[in-house]
Amino acid sequence: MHAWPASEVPALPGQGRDLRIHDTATGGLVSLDPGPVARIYVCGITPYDATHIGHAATYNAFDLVQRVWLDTKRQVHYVQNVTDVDDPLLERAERDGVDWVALAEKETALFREDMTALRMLPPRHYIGAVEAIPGIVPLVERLRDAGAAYELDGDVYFSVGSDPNFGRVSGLDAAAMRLLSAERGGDPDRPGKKNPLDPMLWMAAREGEPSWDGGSLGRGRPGWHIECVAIALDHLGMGFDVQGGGSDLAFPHHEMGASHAQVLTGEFPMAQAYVHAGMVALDGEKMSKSRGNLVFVSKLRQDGVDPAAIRLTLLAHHYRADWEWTDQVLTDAQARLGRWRAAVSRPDGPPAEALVEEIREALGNDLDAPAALAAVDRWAALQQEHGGTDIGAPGVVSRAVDALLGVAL
Ligand code: 5CA
Ligand code: ZN
Repeated sequence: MHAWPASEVPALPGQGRDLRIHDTATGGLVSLDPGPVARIYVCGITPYDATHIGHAATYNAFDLVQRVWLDTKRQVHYVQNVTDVDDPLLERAERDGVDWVALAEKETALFREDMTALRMLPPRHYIGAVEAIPGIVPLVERLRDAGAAYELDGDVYFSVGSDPNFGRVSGLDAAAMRLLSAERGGDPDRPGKKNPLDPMLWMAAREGEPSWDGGSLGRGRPGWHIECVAIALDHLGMGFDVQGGGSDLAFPHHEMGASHAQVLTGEFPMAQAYVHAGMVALDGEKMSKSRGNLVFVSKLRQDGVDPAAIRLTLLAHHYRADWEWTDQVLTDAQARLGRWRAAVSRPDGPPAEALVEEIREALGNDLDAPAALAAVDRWAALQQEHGGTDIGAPGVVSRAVDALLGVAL
């Protein structure tokens, strides 16, 4: 699949900072030490509805990861998937009487537009589940041949008992896992499974549903977790730097993915850091396509809201925090954007070097975007109250805010 166009990332004076980031698997901060090419996999959308603010907040977090790395003069190898065949997509297409392929294409196209408007840097490889099927089938066959997968009425399940490290990503106990499995696409109550938590790797063809040639697995379609493992291993290999997504992906999705990869390669961890963004709520509940309590990025754009203000709303919340979207948080961001634009519109101002370092320091410290915004606020307030004589300082601030925060002033 094609991704979306990249906005330019201006180069900044001075030295970028290495990234310390919270890793769900170890429960603490880890100092990442990527090579000259940093590797990151971020779970993409299931395209059955438009991009909402919760999605945008999660992608914003991983966009910051890229920007911190780019500032250290590294290249970034960023991979993202699109779950373009799965139960929720087929169910929505059925409900609305539309073709599931057309629905997925339409929503993916809108996602690209939203990401472009928000200045999110595109992945180098943007891969759909359907196009990944030829790579998924041999992995499932290998898991089965290794005794880590079994068949149940034609469907193939992964046996979580085959992975000595199962549970190390989320750190949850069996009872909590069982609850979340039922909530998040698993089928713990299906009779005949070896362990209620075992996830599906390959679903045998169902009447009236799309299916593909699965070689020795028979016709069917892939399970959700193996999709991301196949794409990540194909494009990044084991031991890449960051696997990212919202906190609702820690279990089962990233736990199961780590297990599949462990059995396939004998290695743990698949990623040096499992990084999870908090959940954005609306009216007191997690924003979710299934609940329908959504604020769409595209709708805000249609209503004339500046994408830079949407982005500043996201940045005003630490990526790991759960937070609530309200009219007020958007209004605050619009006011801030106005203050910043006024401050950089003059040819001179207070010195900018220390501010650039403060933004770097804040982001390097577990992507503390609110601290970075506070630093820019202080510079803008100084500019407004006292001005300054440094010629070109506003230009430096503008470039730093663009390069490190993805906001065009
Ligand atoms: N296709 C899978 C991942 S392989 C999927 O979870 N798709 S999704 O469309 O449901 O979600 C896309 C990303 O947005 C995931 O990282 C998910 O954790 C995140 N996300 C979903 N809802 C919210 C929310 N309310 N707040 C923050 N992030 C969210
Ligand atoms: Zn995924």
